[in-house]
Amino acid sequence: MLAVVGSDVEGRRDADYYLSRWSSKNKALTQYTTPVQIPAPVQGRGRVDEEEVTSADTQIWPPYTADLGGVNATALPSSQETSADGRDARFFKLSVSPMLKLFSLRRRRQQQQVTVGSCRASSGDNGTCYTEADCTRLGGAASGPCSNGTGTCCVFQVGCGGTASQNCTYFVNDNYPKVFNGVGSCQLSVNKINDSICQLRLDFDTFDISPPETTDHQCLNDRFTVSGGSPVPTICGTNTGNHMYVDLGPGATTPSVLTFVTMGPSFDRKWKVKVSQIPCNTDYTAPTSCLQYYQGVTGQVRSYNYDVSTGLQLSNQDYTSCIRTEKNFCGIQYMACADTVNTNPQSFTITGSTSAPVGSVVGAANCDKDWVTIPCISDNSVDPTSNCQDRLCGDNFNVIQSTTSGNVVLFSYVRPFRIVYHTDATEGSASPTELNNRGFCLDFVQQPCV
Ligand SMILES: [Ca+2]
Ligand SMILES: [Ca+2]
Ligand SMILES: [Ca+2]
Repeated sequence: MLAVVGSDVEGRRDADYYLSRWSSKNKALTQYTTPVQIPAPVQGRGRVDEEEVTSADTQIWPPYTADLGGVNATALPSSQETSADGRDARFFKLSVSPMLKLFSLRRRRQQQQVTVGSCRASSGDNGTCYTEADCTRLGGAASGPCSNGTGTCCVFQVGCGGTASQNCTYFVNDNYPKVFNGVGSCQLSVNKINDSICQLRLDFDTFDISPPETTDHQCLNDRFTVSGGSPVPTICGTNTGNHMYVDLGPGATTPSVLTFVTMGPSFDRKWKVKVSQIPCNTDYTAPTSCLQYYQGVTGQVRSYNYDVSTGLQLSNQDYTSCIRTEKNFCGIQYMACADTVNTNPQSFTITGSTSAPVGSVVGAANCDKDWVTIPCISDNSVDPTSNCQDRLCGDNFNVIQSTTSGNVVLFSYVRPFRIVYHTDATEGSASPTELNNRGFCLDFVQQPCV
């Protein structure tokens, strides 16, 4: 009979349980496996997974795999293991799955060998793998196992007035997950987890605050601001699914502060912002001055508060959206996102009015209020320098200025891939009055090098 001795009471109980099952099945196994040599029981040691266990009264079994009533076990003679340290040649190697694994996992958890790293919590959030004790001590909430069951996926969620000192902290409104309908200033201070952090990435998992005022689309009531890093435009409205990078610069810096100001008319506000800390000089660090940074061959870039049916183009915006040039790609194709709501698509509406559509407008002289700049963008994929423009506005996405043009597919082969977006302070009070500008939504596809 095989006995495995655990190092503690719990381990011993596990060992006794599984090994009694093992033992009770051994007789049956011998009926259909051919024992090579069953020597007299010897005192020996063996391994379960990577755990070394001490056994008594061991037997050497031929190689076999069998289902031991839920314990799928493989036992191998393991003479080669003995040569390294000169232990008894009758040592054996035992690997078992999955039930016996529970035994060794529990042992490992007791030893607290947890690989600290990011994990997916059972709630769907991103967490950090810690021991349960560390998670509690650091102020997180345990949400499912990680590190092969040795740790707990620890989720950090902080409300108004809180401080984020952990990578990946969720910043939520008062009453979250319920809405907040009140006046206030809700702040989160973010400390770098170490001096090698250069940026914050803010993922707006939920971002619903009141929209800009309806005349000039300024964020005068609710607004979201970031201080302590590179200048960030004030935004408001709905930005769920969008993101933002904040450059902090290298080394030790003062905390940056994320602020949701809520005021003005009654509104059911709700936010959940994932704050990730990005080290300097990685392949996912955004280039300096990129407020948005997209990775991948395809994707979708949207201005803040974009919504094709109700979104109002925000005023006083001035930022750059960057797309990482993926390996073996040289160009990029853009097209205005599908608009299934409006007859005349509004997924690229930068200037003009839906009551008197201006069509596509191009060039710095014509686009001097609100504009999108994409270096040398052209409708010719073969010769992208023909019909090439830098600055676009109007209410259709096209490089040919025309009131009757529609949205077309455009290309740019200037790297790095950049979209610069600028809006002035006025919309409805402008002359001529601008109406129902939504900003932009562009689908991109990188173009392979030829
Ligand atoms: Ca249009
Ligand atoms: Ca406009
Ligand atoms: Ca404007």
